Amino acid sequence: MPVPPEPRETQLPDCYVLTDARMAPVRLPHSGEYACGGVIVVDEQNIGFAGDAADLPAQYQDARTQSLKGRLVTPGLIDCHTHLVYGGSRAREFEMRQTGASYEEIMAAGGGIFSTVEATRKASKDELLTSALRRLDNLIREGLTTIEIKSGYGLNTDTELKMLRVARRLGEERQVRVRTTYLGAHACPKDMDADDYLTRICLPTMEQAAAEGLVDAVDGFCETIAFTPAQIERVFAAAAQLGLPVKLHAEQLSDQGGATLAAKYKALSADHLEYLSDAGIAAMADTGTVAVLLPAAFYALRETQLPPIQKLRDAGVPMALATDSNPGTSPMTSLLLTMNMGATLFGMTPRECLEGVTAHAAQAIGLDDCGQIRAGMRADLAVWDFSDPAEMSYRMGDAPLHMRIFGGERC
Ligand code: DI6
Ligand code: FE
Repeated sequence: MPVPPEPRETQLPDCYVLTDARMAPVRLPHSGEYACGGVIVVDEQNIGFAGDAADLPAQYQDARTQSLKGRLVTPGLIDCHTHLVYGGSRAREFEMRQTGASYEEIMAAGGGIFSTVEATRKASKDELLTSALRRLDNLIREGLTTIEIKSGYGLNTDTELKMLRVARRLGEERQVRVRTTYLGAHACPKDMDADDYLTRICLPTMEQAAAEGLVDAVDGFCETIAFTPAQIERVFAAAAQLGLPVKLHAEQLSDQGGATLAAKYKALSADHLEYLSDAGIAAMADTGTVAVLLPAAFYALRETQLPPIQKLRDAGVPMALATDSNPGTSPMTSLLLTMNMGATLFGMTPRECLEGVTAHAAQAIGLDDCGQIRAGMRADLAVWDFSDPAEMSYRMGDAPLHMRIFGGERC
């Protein structure tokens, strides 16, 4: 049932109690437990208590309260797979695809990822920042509090580092947490041998980026149009040497055994997974690797091969959902619409969709202090003019965010 909007209060004290909250049940990773209740204590940056009003700890009895009047409260949303920083646009190529050219054909002709590489190399840091901020603001308007951002449109040292610096800067420009992922193994520059590219550019750049503290994880694109499993293994081995966790674009267009390889390196996540095999599912279940599903890329490519949702469910593989925001296959900046697509296109339940952009998304980027509403977590919250969590996946183009709380601060 919709809850009518009302004027917002801007200042809240350091410690306050949100009462009459309809807390979304979000399953905690690795357990069957559901966190829900009616009262949330925000104690500086963290959640001090979440549960029934009757159980409110004595120390918070006198804290200031604010009634949410039965509104739904969810963890702040987490977009765990994006390519948010890039130059240019691929609207022209979209037009070409509408008249028959395939994504792979456009890339083979030097377009696709390569046209974005060219535009990103040319763009200044400020230009990249401005265009990424516009996309980020769209996500923030829908309750986003954490975002993962990949490099991968530089394919040379300067531009890869430039992208990562811009990504970090986004976290200073807005009240949002940014996790950066080095994706030097996104595509092989034209006229270069892939192994040579890895040896001379991709791996040394990774080391430099890590030394500068610009990288939280390492990713690759394992595909016929990108890198072979053997080449990805070189990237993963180098990441392991640097103590960086890995993730992988796997089984997006064909089955390369990428998910199994990712699991071998205890990857945080394997992403896309339309062509995932039974062996890949078993390997992911074994290591607790999160399946990050990207329905907007599926939609934009008019893919017909569905990721094996029921098998992932049966195997107990945690499923996350993300926008994959990128200029080629997913010009998407809405996590709510992504949830709708997860439900409508992939058959996920509204609860799975919500877990997919909260608890499981946090797990997919290696964070254990957000994505859930319970004591000790960061107070990253989204309050909605809804009371039923299913509304989030059900509606299209309707994002009635009442307020966003980031590290305890209302913003
Ligand atoms: N898979 C994707 O969907 C994006 N990258 C990747 O490895 C697409 C990147 C692009 O087309 O620019
Ligand atoms: Fe991607």
